[in-house]
Amino acid sequence: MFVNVNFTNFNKAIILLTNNKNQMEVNNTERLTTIDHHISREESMHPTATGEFTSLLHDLALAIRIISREVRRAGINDILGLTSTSNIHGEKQQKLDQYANDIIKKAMSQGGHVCAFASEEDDEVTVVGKDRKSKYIILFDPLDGSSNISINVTIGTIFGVYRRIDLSPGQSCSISDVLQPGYKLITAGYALYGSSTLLVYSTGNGVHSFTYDPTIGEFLLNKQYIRVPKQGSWYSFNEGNYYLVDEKVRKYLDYIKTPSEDKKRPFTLRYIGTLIADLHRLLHYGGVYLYPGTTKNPNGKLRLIYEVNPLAFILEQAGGRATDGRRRILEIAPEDIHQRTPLFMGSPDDMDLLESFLK
Ligand code: AHM
Ligand code: MG
Repeated sequence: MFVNVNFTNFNKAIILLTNNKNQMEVNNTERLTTIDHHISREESMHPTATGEFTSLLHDLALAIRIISREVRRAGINDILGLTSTSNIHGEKQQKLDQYANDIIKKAMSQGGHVCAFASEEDDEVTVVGKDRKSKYIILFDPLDGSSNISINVTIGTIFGVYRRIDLSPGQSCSISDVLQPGYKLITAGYALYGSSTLLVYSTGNGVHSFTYDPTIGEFLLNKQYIRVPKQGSWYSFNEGNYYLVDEKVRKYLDYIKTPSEDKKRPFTLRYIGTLIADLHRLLHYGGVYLYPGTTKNPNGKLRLIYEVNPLAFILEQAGGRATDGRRRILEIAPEDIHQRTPLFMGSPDDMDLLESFLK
């Protein structure tokens, strides 16, 4: 969606809209829809569309294709392993992390539509354009799931796009353009480098998924208007943190692990340790994902603006919910580009249950 709208009403509208569409099913003709066609169709629904947004997402899809190629060849190309540097979080940077970071910035700088980047791998915001054409701010985690890179377990790229707030002549973008709350995202999504490469995105008109076909070099539509199941019996949580989290969270965990007569419990644990992969699973099978604050890290581990916000946007578009335990994630006003947040997200009915424990 290319306008700011009242999100609550907008979500209701989306639910009505998607209830009338063939959720997730893609017929044979639609199977030939490429990501580029899809994006330009989405943009053309907006009366003042200029094609710039299509061009921007086209560049992003190109970066993802290149990263996907490198991920697939990583073991062969000696690109696995650590560099000699650490990022701002003190985490050792993987060679592929840095590679993906550079590729996204290069690919997205070409069209001149980007004003600034904020990345998990960069300490500061990178400002790249300041004329009126540079309308967009891109936030990204170039390779999420770093600990899984070297061992061939699913990793991915997360991205979110904001519109620049002030386009007055001579004005460049400022930190307030980067620190916008998540409900102002105009698009968000992720790429998943798993058994195949997937690109999942939303412009505020439902969630759509594309599979990369390397033989023709295209992302082809495979699911549209994805809806998260209302309820699932799965949970994702780093159980090693059990004794480090709040008692209310522990009571909830104890509850979902206790067998019930109706066989809805115990929930089954699945934890990949790549946030995107855990979210992708949740999107299709339902359930909950928890990364609460711990005694060691009161705000948890996950970063708000380039990890959590884009995924919360996707999940809400699919009918799910995401909170920090008190507030809707997308309404948090960020104060710092690398700020962390506790995260609780999931299917609507599972979130009702979880929230009843967090009160
Ligand atoms: P990364 O962006 O450096 O890979 O770190 C974030 C990752 C998430 O993908 C994942 O959900 C989380 O860290 C796992 O953390 P933990 O190992 O504490 O469970
Ligand atoms: Mg990450």
